[in-house]
Amino acid sequence: MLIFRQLADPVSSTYTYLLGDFESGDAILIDPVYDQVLRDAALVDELDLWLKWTIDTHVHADHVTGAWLLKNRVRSRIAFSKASGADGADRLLEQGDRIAFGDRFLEVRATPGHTNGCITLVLDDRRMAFTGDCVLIRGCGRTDFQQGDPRALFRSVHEQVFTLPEECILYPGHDYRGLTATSVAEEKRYNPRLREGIGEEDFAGYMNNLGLPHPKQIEVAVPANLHCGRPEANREEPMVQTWAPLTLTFAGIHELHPVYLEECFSCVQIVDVREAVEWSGPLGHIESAKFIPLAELAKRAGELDREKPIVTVCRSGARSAQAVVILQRLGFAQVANLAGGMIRWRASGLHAVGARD
Ligand SMILES: N[C@@H](CCC(=O)N[C@@H](CS)C(=O)NCC(=O)O)C(=O)O
Ligand SMILES: [Fe+2]
Repeated sequence: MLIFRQLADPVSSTYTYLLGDFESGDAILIDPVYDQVLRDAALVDELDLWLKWTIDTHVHADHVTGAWLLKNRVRSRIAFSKASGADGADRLLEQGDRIAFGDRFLEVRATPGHTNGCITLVLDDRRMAFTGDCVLIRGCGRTDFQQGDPRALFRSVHEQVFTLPEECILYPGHDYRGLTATSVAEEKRYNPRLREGIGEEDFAGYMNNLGLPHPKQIEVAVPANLHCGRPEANREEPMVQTWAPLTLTFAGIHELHPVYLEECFSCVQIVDVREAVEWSGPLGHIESAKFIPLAELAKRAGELDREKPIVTVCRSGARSAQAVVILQRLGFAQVANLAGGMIRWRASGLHAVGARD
């Protein structure tokens, strides 16, 4: 069974695609975004997948790729097209190459034009293709920088994309209106630049007069992407809290496992957000915890030390996740939820004051 997710980066309107093989757990991310790496890694983890490869469809001009950061964090390997000129990849891709994940694979098609190193990735059964910025929904990638060439793009579309089955679903690298997918048949009929009947000359004329401003991030993105997204020495990792071995859920909450909390008792403030009856109930409470019911948290936040990391606790980990959200809204930067709450704390055999078994 194929696992498939389309993920959006709202800042750059970029789509990232997760493809996984359910049986083996092998997965691929196409076009990960640097600032979304923790989100994407959380999803891979929650779906019980193992990230084997990241593949960039091209050297992006509008965002930094997450390829290098993912390699660092989860040991995925980096694939980039040979023609892109990027250095630091584990595999350089060329026309006809296959990248396997479990029993499935993606076929590489060279589709230069937006940049000279653009590729389109076609799923083994040809039901899906990931066109990067070659074919966009009722549009296509611009051709006015990074060795862009409208005539090359025209040929790429007609020879490599429009030759796929009519029903093949095309997933673009961006959409600026929030549209998600299209098909070969639709684009052949309705793409205002590329539909049947439009010739290479017409297309070049159209593309040479787009008059778009350069992407805002181009000066940062292109040099970083030519090194597969390896940051300058002083560039910070996104949303990383380093005070404990935290994990981030796909829901966006930082969590701490009970065993790690026990190890860093002295350096954190523990806030128990349950009701009074629960605080003195059979699950007991953690010895050094401060008791502030969730409904009072916002108005009593002044009782907490802003310099010291906070771990929130409740019965199951649900209300304390909301406590994390509330504290972050109030400007607390170092906050995490105790995963599984007092139930998991007790199930892990850890001490609780007043607990009755
Ligand atoms: N406003 C965006 C522009 C992004 C842009 O130029 N995107 C390129 C792809 S990297 C493109 O081909 N856009 C086609 C279009 O806008 O029609 C930004 O600053 O990032
Ligand atoms: Fe692009």
